[in-house]
Amino acid sequence: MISRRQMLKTAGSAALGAAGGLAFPGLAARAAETVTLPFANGERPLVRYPGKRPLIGQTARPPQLETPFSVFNEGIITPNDAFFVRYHLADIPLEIDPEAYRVEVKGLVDTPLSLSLDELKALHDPVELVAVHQCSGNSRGFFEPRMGGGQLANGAMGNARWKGVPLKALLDKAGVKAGAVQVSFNGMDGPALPETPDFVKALDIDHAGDGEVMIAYAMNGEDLPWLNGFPVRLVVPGWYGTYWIKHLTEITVLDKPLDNFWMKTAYRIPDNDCACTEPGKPAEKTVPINKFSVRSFITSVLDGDKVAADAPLKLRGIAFDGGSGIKEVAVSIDDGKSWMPTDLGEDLGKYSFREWTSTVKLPKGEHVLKVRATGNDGKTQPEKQPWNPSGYMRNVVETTKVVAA
Ligand SMILES: Nc1nc2c(c(=O)[nH]1)N[C@H]1C(S)=C(S)[C@@H](COP(=O)(O)O)O[C@H]1N2
Ligand SMILES: [Mo]
Repeated sequence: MISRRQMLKTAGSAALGAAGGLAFPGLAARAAETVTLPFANGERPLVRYPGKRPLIGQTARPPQLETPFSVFNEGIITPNDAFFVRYHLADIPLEIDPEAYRVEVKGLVDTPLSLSLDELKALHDPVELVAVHQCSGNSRGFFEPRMGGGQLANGAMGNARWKGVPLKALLDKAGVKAGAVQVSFNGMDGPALPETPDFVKALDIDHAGDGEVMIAYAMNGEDLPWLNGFPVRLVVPGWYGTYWIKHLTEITVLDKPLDNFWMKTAYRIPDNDCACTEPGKPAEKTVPINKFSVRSFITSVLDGDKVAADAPLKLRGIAFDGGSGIKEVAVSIDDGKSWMPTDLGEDLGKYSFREWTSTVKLPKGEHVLKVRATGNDGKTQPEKQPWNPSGYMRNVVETTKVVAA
C-alpha cells in the first residue's frame, strides 16, 4: 500500500490537498497565455492544475480541461499530464485517504463487498488494455448550427494504457443474483447544491460482466492522475467517457434499469442509424449514448499551415473506433476527389488509437487535405456531419487546408 505522503506526491495532490476548504480558483494557476479554438467564441485560458501541464481551461468549477491538439502528434499514447479532464459536479474530492478508501459492491448480490485498495488489487491478476477515452461532446464546438454544452474542440479525447481488475472479478466474488439487469456506478464527487442529481451511470449486466470493463488503478504505468479519477475509475473500452466513473466507490447491482437524470435525460442520442435529427429539432425517440463512432485526424499539419512545395511531405495522424479496430485509413489531397491508402502503424489493440502515415507531394498553392478511417465493422466517416441536439458523436471526415510554397 502506498503511504499517504507518497500518494500526495505521485498523484500531484499536494495542492489539491492544500486547497481543501478554499475556493476553487485556488486550485489552478492561470497561465498568462490564452488559446483560441477554431470556432466563434473560442478564446480560452491555458490553466495549470496539479499533475497537469498547462491545458485549455473550459470551466473552473468544476474543473474541465481540454488537451491541446498538438499533443496528439507527440505519440499514440496521451501523456497523463496532458490528458483531458471533465467533471459535472462542483464538489470534487480534494482529499482522498488511500488507506481508508473502499469500493463497495451491493444491491442484488449474495455477499455485499467493501474492498480496500489492496483487497481490490488482490482479487485478480492485473489486466492491461490500451483504450481511447473520449467525451461524448468532444468537438461539439464545430457543430453547425451550434448547441448548448461545453464548446470543445478535438481535445476531449486521449489514449492510455489502463491497468486494473476486471469488473467481472468483483461481480463474481459478490455473486450476482437472478433478476439483475444493470449495474450502477457512483464516485466520490457530488453536487454543490442538493437539487442537482448525483452523477451515477449504469451499464447493462452482461456488458458490466463482459470481462473487459475494468476498474483501473493505473494509467500509463503510474497511479491515475488525481483529476482523472484517483485512486480507481471505471474503464469501458470503446464506449463514451460518460460511463468511465472516476473516484469509483459504489457499484450497485440493480433489478431494474437506473432511472435518473444522467441515464434518462442526459447523454441520450436519437434512436436511428445516423443518431441524428433535422438541425434544430429534438429527437422523437432516444437511447443512451454507447459506442464511439469511427474517427480519424491529421495531426502533423494543422489547418492554415504552410508546407514546402514539391518536396516529400510526411502526413501523420490517428484513427480509432468503438472497438472493431481500424481496417484502413485513406487520405485525399484534392478535397476528397481521389483517395489514397495510408500505412498503418503498430497495432496496440482494437480499442487504441492507430497511427497512420503517408508521404505526399504538393505543388505550389492551396490544398485541401482530408482523412477518412474505416473500421473492421465496415463503418466509415460521413462527408457531412449529421446533427443531433446535444452535439455528441461528431465524426465527420476532417478537412485540413494547407498552403504549399
Ligand atoms: N465521478 C465522476 N466520474 C465521471 C464524470 C464525473 O462528472 N464524475 N464525468 C464522466 C464524463 S462525461 C467523462 S467524459 C469522463 C472524463 O474523464 P476524465 O476527466 O478522466 O478525462 O469522466 C466520466 N466520469
Ligand atoms: Mo463526457
